[in-house]
Amino acid sequence: MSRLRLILGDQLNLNHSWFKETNSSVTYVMMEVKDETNYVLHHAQKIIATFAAMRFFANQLRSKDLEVIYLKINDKENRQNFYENIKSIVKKRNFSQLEYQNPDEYRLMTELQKLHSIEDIKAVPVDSEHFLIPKLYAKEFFSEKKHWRMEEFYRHMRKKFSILMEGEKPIGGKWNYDVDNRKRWDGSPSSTQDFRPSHNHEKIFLEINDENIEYFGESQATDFRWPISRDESIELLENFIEKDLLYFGDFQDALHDENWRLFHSFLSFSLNTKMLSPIEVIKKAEDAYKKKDLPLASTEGFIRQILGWREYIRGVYWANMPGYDQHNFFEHKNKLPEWYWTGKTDMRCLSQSISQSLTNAYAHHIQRLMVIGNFSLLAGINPKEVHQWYLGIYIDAYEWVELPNTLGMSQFADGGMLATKPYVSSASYINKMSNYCAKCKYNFKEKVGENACPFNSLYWNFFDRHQDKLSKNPRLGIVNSQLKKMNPTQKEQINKKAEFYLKNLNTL
Ligand code: FAD
Ligand code: DLZ
Repeated sequence: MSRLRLILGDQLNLNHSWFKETNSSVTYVMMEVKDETNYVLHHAQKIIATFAAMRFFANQLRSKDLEVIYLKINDKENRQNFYENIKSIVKKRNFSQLEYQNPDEYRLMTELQKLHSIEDIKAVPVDSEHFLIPKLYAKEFFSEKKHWRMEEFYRHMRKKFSILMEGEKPIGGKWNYDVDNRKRWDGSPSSTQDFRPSHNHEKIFLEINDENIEYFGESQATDFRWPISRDESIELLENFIEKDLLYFGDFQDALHDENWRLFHSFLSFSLNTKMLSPIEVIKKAEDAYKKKDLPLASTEGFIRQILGWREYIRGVYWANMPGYDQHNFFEHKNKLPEWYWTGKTDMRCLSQSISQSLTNAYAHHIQRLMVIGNFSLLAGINPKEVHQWYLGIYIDAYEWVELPNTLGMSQFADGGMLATKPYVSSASYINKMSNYCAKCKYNFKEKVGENACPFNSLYWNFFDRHQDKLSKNPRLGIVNSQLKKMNPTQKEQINKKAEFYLKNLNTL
């Protein structure tokens, strides 16, 4: 039986059991297609990094004497979508079976289901062997519960995989050290790691341009930092564990305009393209904790992101698709301000976070959640637009992980399935965690003055205009009672200021 096996751009898992077989009648196929580059407007680096990593992977397979058909974006016979390309390959060569690894996105699952209708070939889906649990595991775990609490799921995962455990109990006696992980960073300790593989991606970039593929972001950054192979990803992981894991926890939520990485790992692209497996990252961190005496709070904080959040988020996605992208709990309709595409706003926290995202296709979690996401929610931006922006801009963005994070966690558009309350704050939180506000045109202390920081009036206005939906939320008791007690004249002034900002979002 001759088999054709499709590998997608985010299925670069060298340890997949496919590659352990010794079967000479197997041909692999990989393809760069416009259907994938164009389903949303992408950052240039995301397209380049995907193609570079795919090409590297194909060559690695060839070096193991495996046969690979690889369609580049500019190949003449490339029909620019999976279905048409496969149909034409099957027609030319006499394959009897087509195998594909289950994709992680609903959109692509629907697309690949069409492959089952190709005549004379049997299509067979297989597991991508990447995640720790099946995609509907979380749905069964939470069953009929309305609210899905990550912490409950995370404790279950710690026990199930015996990570940081002493028998049935968590090492150190506590499950979660989040409260210890909220320090501001003011220049020390210095963040030393800048592991950066060196590549020249100019050729790929030219091909993308010649094919008129649209993109945004730092287009000249053809020597960007993202790893494109498993070896480079392992080096990145080892560097992180050696130099940064120690401080990861303490400064996880910190923001600084001279240090956009701080002690974050940059591992999301490697993980999401499957160059690294989640369990190997978790185990390496756990081993380092045990052998090197790293702080438990840091190690636990890091492991929680992958063992807890990442698997949980994937569960939320598959339990709610299709349809999750349609939620709009607050019925927000505003358009994304134009400066989301340029970074040109006088709000320094946003100009720093967005400019950095445009330059590097990266922002760390708190920039995504408490700066850009926070503002988007306060400003009443349509969550679908926010979702598409996040899906395009970040190097690690795939719908299965981006959509629940953006629409659910950050925009509360699902009405609180993931989050117990909306992740919004006034300027005081941003000032507490960052040095952004000190050099900003806007005054973070003011609510209504001429240069009052927009976050402040928008914050109170948000709660005021959504009282029908939020007044009974038990986690918002303090804010709701402050709102009730607010002097009516002051409230009116705040709302007036907020309305002015809402009308002038493009000029902030
Ligand atoms: P670190 O801070 O070093 O964390 C280590 C790893 O933990 C990450 O690589 C990631 O695999 C995992 N992780 C941490 N938080 C989460 C989370 N909330 N959900 C899933 N995994 C998590 N992550 C993506 O991988 N792709 C996305 O498209 C994405 N979109 C996001 C959108 C919003 C609005 C928010 C608030 C978060 C989003 N995240 C996304 C989660 C998180 O911000 C990124 O995983 C992280 O910033 C990636 O950088 P890092 O590898 O340096 O992470
Ligand atoms: C992100 C991406 C891009 C930009 N291009 C391709 C491509 O040309 N070919 C491909 O196989 N995969 C690409 N990808 C990754 C896919 O979008 C990813 O495999 C799906 O979204 C499934 O999660």
